[in-house]
Amino acid sequence: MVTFTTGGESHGKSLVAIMQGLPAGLPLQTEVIDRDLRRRQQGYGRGARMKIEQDHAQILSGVRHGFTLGSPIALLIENKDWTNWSEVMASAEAVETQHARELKRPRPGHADLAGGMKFDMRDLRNVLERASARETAARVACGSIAKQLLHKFHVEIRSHVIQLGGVPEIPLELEWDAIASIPDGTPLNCADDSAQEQMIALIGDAKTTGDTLGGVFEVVSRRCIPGLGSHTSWDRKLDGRLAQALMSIPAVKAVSIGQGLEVCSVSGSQAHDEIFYDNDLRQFIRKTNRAGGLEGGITNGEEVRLRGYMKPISTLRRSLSSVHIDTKQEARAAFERSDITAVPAAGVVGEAMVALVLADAMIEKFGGDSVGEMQRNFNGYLQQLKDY
Ligand code: EPS
Repeated sequence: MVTFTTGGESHGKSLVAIMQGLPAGLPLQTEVIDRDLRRRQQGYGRGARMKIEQDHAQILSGVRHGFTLGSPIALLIENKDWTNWSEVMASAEAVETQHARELKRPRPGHADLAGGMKFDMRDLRNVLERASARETAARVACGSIAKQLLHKFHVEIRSHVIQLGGVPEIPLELEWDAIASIPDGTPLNCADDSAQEQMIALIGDAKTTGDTLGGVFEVVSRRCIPGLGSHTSWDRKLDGRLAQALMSIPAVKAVSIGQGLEVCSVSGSQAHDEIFYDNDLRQFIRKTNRAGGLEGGITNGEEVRLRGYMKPISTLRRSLSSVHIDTKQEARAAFERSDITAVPAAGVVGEAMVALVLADAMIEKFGGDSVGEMQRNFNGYLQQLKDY
């Protein structure tokens, strides 16, 4: 199994992650990890914090001379903003209350209040700091390593923004080539220039009014071999595993697969992807992909297409009504520096989460202590598919 765990608070000293279960002998390029980290930091509508951070993953263990050792990979990403928060976030010494930047007025939509009640904490900063989406930088670093394993088996993953603030009315539907050719640094990682311009204008309006915006991103994985995941038990179904991974991204409130939302309101004859056989390729093919590459919780060889639906960020300059947790008096929710929207960034995090689940499913199917062993198992299965 590929597993990973992260640690770190938004304004703490650093983020860390430990990733386990990768085979030995995988070449790893740290520049590729840093490129994904940079992509996650981009996007029109991000706040001032992204001007402070320049995320870089230091690999502390599990890699030697550019190759994985099969042992746990430990990573560290520094928070450059820490120097401005070292007293507020000190782990050892207690600080004077007036220096702790206590938070008492929970933001509707944020983890503040639910987390404070659950952990019996009266300074909601203790919740905010870990609930912050800053943590997703560590996920992206792990996901980038997972992508490098998948790349060995020809799998490619890209995300793009298909709707923001309700624009366009129907989320964009685009072929792989259009998605893959979006240049790095495109303001909202959107392939449609005119939709993107409208989205940018909406973000400008939200900035003026002190509001925030949500949207929809799509993550597309191509060249996934048929047969990842399993129909045999609820927790092995790959659709469920992918949905859980995407739902865990901060502010994501819904996930759909392929035309998952649309097919519920049409008849069966319009919902399913009819099966054909290509004699030259010796493989089954589809002319449509409404199933988003998954049937029965198993990949079917078509592109795996998933959408994440992100609510507007819950830190609003134009604060919403809330209650002071000590006085129980009505109060405006706390505001601190934040983003207006982060849908493009959530898409990059989505790529990472999908890569981690797919890498896990690949290891589950092809196992192996080394990449070479995994490759032999993979090649044997390719032959099995040809002979099927
Ligand atoms: C976040 C608030 C902002 C974002 C942050 C997530 O941070 P700050 O409070 O320091 O301005 O920039 O996102 C990141 C730091 C990041 O790396 O994505 C929040 O409250 O969730």
